Amino acid sequence: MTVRALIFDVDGTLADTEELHRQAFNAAFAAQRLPWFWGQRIYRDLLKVAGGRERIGHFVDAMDAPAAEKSKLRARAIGIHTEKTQFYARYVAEGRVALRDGVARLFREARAAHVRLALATTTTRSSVDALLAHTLGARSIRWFDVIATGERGIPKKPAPDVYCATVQQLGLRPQDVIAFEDSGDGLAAAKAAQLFTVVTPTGWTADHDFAGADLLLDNLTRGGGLGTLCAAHLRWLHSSREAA
Ligand code: XBP
Ligand code: MG
Repeated sequence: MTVRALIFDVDGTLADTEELHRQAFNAAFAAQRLPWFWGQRIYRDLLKVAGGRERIGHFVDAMDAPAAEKSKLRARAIGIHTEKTQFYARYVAEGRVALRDGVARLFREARAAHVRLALATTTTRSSVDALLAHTLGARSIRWFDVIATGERGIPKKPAPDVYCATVQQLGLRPQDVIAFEDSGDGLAAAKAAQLFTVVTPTGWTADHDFAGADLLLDNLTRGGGLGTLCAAHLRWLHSSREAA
């Protein structure tokens, strides 16, 4: 098999988590006595900023308020985000989100075929652990050889860094892996890292630009089995070699 590893984005790709993230942000704002509320329309727009802490910073920057007040609010972003992350983990533990169709099956197929698994996300490690533990069981965390998350200080998507670091930590070459994404920024990051990229959009990302996707699927149930994906990857490999 020419595919040695599958690298998955988390939010939107493994599970449609953004509604829970949104609710967790609003719960944290209320807990911190901030008069902020992110409705679905505002949140869709804010999703263009990768990473929850950066999203709060962007929101503050865009506020119509004196510079001194903005700077105080910006300084609170880490605390607000920490509390948001706790609310999110609690909601996930309550069973309020499920894996997207076909994801668990693809994990099973990959493990059976000794194709390695990795995660490359802008969210936090604790949010990833909560999602895996409450959907597949705590032991599933060990299925992943690399879990690259947002708090490591590397530039967030659309920068390719999280994908480059994951491929490097796996000890593989970009052409050995398949990346899975749900968003325009995620796709841009994976393509800038030169990865064959499968996109499965959600309702939050359906209007993003996916022209650069190597495979665009509604979800991983149809055309998203390991055999089909590997065949598409092989065709891509041959056509990129011919073009070189
Ligand atoms: C998607 C994101 C995340 C979540 C919020 O991450 O942009 O920032 O919306 O998560 P990905 P945090 O698709 O790369 O998994 O608040 O934990 O940052
Ligand atoms: Mg995503």
